[in-house]
Amino acid sequence: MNIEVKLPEVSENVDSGDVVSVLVKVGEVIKLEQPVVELETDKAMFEVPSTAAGKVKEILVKPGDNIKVGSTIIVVDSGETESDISEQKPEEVIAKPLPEAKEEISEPVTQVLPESKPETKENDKHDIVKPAEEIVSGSPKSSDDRNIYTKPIPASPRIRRLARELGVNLINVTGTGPAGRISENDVKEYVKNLMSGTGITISSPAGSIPQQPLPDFSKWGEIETVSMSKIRKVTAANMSYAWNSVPMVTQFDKADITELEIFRKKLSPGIEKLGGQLTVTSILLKVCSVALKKFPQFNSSIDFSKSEIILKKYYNIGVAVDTENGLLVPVVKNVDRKNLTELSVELTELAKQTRERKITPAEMEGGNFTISNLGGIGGTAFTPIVYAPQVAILGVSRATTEAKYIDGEFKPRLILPLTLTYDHRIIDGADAARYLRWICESLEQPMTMML
Ligand code: CAO
Repeated sequence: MNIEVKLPEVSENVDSGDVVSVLVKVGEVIKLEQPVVELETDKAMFEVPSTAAGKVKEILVKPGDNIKVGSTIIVVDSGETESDISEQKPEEVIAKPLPEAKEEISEPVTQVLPESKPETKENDKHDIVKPAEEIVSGSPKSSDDRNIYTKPIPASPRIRRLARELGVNLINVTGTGPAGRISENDVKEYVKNLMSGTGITISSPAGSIPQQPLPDFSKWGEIETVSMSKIRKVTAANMSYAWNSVPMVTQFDKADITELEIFRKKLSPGIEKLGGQLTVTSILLKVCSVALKKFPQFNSSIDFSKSEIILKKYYNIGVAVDTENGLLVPVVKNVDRKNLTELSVELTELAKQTRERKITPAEMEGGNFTISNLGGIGGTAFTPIVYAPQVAILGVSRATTEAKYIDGEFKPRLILPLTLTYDHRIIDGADAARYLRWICESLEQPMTMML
């Protein structure tokens, strides 16, 4: 008997996704709930489990296809194994967490493009019943929004359309309705505040300046056009938003990590045995968590709509991870409560999970500050962009041996270049210089942290 395995409803607000890879082959005998394709929606990627067991007879999708809920992915011949297998309703299968995924993955895991569902009264009803499942793309507004990529927000399609037309990122709007639901008035109020308060110009949904028409590049040579992945689109939108809305300045400094490197090499083997890597990044996690406590304005966000500064009393630090699919920023939670060994093991695991795209949205949420270490690749310095609504980001470049004049002679020292980009609305240059200097001194003399 032939059973069509279809894309089940993955969320009330997701009606399609892009096939990243097909995980089964024609002729392969598969089990019930075995992943058949990897599907990518706005940010997250997840595996779609089979609703039937048996031999794969036909595969109807290929990587790159955009498939809609209800469309057939594969046809399975349940054949002789029919007695051993059962067919489940798609919604029963999707309701269970995938084998390696946490709960969030089995739930609607992604941002939803505003146009993902037609505007109907029914949709408005869902918005009230399950506001947390309404997600739009854009940058978050406060510490609790945490992730620069996703933010569940309660807003009806009509309000989203209004926001789009006005170029407002709904994530920045405070909802005054039940469960924080955003009304038309909330959006208008937000726009009014923006126009009068900060002088920010609203120009496009991503907060970026509308693109000018492009020339026909093929006039000058061969070209190839490829679609932007959803991660790329979201990253672009959020970077544009931060670039256009945050007045940023970058402070440069250098830390002498000669002694630290001796310590790192000495302790590395022990940590490796526990599955972690003691690296500059894991050490910086620890140092930055202490620095954030000492300089609370670096652990804050601004809420212009209320003229407030939100000082966070928890210390979650995002770490930029370079993956095949683009930049992702998992967050190490409660860094201040973990020791260096725990942080090294956690970071190693988190980076691995991120690269394998097994990271859940929850693991990318909640960052108050970010570390971006490009030193493993190279470079002498760079100016990272603040991940709004965070207010600062640390850029780490490659440590190199430099001659340093100490006690009347030049000595070879390992020098780590550091850059700190900060939101100048809330952080003054002198504070930034002090903060970065404090980080450098803590790397040079870790005892400083105990003072
Ligand atoms: N200077 C010199 N060497 C460095 C270094 C630095 N700043 N940072 C890392 N290294 C070395 C490590 O010590 C390690 O060497 P050993 O194998 O000899 O110990 C090697 O480079 C590889 O380190 P790593 O990159 O695997 O580990 P990490 O913990 O330092 O970094 C991570 C983890 C996830 C931050 C990193 O792998 C990564 O993805 N970096 C890219 C971040 C990025 O894309 N940023 C740009 C975002 S836009 O702002």
